Amino acid sequence: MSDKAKKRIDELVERINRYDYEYHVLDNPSISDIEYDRLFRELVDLESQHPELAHSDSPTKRVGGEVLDGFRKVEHTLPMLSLANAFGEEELIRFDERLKKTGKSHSYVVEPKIDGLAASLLYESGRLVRAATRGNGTIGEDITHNVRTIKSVPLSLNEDVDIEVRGEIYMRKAAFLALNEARQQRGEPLFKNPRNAAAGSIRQLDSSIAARRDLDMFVYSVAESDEEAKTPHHKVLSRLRSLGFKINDRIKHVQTIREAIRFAKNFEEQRFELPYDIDGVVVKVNERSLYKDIGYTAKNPKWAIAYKFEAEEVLTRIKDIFLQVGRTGQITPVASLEPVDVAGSTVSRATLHNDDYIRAKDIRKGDHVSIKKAGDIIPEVVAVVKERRDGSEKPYSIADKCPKCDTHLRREENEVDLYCPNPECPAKNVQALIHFASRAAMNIEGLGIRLCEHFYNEGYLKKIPDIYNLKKHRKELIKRAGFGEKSIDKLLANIDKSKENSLEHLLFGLGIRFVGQKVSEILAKRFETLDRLMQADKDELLSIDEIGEKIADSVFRYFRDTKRLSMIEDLKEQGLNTRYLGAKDSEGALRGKTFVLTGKLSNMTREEARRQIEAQGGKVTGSVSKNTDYLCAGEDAGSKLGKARELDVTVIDEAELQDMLNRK
Ligand code: 1X8
Repeated sequence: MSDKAKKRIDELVERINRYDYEYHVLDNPSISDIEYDRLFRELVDLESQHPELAHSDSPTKRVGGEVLDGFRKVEHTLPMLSLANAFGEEELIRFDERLKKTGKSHSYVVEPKIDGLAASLLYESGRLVRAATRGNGTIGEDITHNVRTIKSVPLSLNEDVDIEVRGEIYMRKAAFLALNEARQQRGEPLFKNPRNAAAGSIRQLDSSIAARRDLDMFVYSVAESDEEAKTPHHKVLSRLRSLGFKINDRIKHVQTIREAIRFAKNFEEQRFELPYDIDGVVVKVNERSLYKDIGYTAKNPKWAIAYKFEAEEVLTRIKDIFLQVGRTGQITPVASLEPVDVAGSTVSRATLHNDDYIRAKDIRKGDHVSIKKAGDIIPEVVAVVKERRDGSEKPYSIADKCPKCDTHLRREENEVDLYCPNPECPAKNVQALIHFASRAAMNIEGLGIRLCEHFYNEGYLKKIPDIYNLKKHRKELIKRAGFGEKSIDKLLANIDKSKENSLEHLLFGLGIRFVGQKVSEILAKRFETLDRLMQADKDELLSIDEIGEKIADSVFRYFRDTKRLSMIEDLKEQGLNTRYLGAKDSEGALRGKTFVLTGKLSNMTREEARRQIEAQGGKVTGSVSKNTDYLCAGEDAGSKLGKARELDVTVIDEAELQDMLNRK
């Protein structure tokens, strides 16, 4: 009896998986919806009668229901990088010219850039074991429970391979419209656009919500280190397609940048007819064997670029113009606008960039203007509608004094921007405090924009080191600032805790010009201590791949300024850590050890093993090299075992790994 049930369950799983694939990946169903539903219900019934026979990745599992109490963090095996942008055809031509300098011939693959959210899928022996968001590129969140509900994501592949792929989760326009219509009828708030709807669905702890949302996923690459990357990109895509992934069928392999541009423009014209939103076109070098040589900047691969479409423009009126003072003293004129909707959000301010820009476009207070979101982030005023002037508009020119401290503004040689040179400028100082405490910098929870401004105006905070003296004012703060004891103690504890941050957080927090998050990390890793970085000369800085003249110069000068040096001394006296602490919380027993896992483990999946190794501070990589400390080989270990022997890497079995994990 149960033999018969097993046979029928196996058959139904196989068939339903195939029908799902035909419908959701190939967009070419071979049976009717009614027939499909009948088979699906039969499988559900059989599985409930014989739970022991149900497949762990049965299609019935796609309906969701798993509810988590929080998202687990996932460290990506290889970083998930973002792409540099190209606006306009000229920037694509320049991209091509830079690549030609490498001297090797190459072709391109042109792909629509899906407006969704990036995700990474990990398969072990052909089975989906983990899905993660991009997060900050290094660490993302585990969203396996939700991704399992996406019908175009195969739960098992056509071959039992170990593979990690990346792609974009999105919602088709039709699904988005239907979702919003239903929400409207239920009186629920509407989503602004398909991307927000997709992101909102993936960020749910209860997977039955994602299951109802009709999400989709295109896969566009395989995660392999540059050493492993040999197959040309378009062949990788065919291979991924044959494994069962949904690959965009408009992707095109072309020979020259001219052809790439032609296709990019084609996409731009057709974008509104596509069934999903795209916000540009990705142009990639096809020959992956060149990736290593072409290389990377701090943030992006240099072998790919995102050609962004012309942004949507809308009309509105400038009510007023004011000046903003940035952290570095940079002055930006900003137009305050009559609010309008642009590309899915309400805009009431737009940048006017600088004095030259205002004069070149003759922008006046009261003007009707067209605005657009530059790179879909900061809105800018593009043009004035001069026909609509009635004579009441007032020309504007930037005052020559800082709006906050009245200091004469300065312009650096060869730069268009004005700066407030006053080191004591309150606007600059407040911005510096806000930046220091911000999440990406020292991450002092509770010390946000409002509180920084408040403490600054009240005189408790003038300079960064004052943050660590706030505790001396505890009593006063409770009395005067209307703080509860609990909340002030929480804030003071958070401030104290921030002293332990690894060096890159402090570096970024200092707000050195051109030193962003990524560069901070590169510098911290390379020099390990603040003292060593402070002593570095320009040549030493320039010897680092990702560091160019501009950054080297800025860093060198920053640490030669006496005021800043004394501030750093203050911070050290307060007990701030100035060392690079390496990967977060790697205090465990396996700290500094690199593992490679291969073959089938019997008591846990490799993914679980990886999690446990990482929890104890170890690292897991995909391929054996001379930097590998241990290869843990399960059953049927393949070529990695040979490689490990060749390189004299210690080989352990599952029991030995378990021992190491238990030792703590
Ligand atoms: C992002 C995206 C890429 C592609 C399509 N859509 C995206 N949103 C593609 O390569 N076809 S690549 C990418 C990235 O690398 N950040």
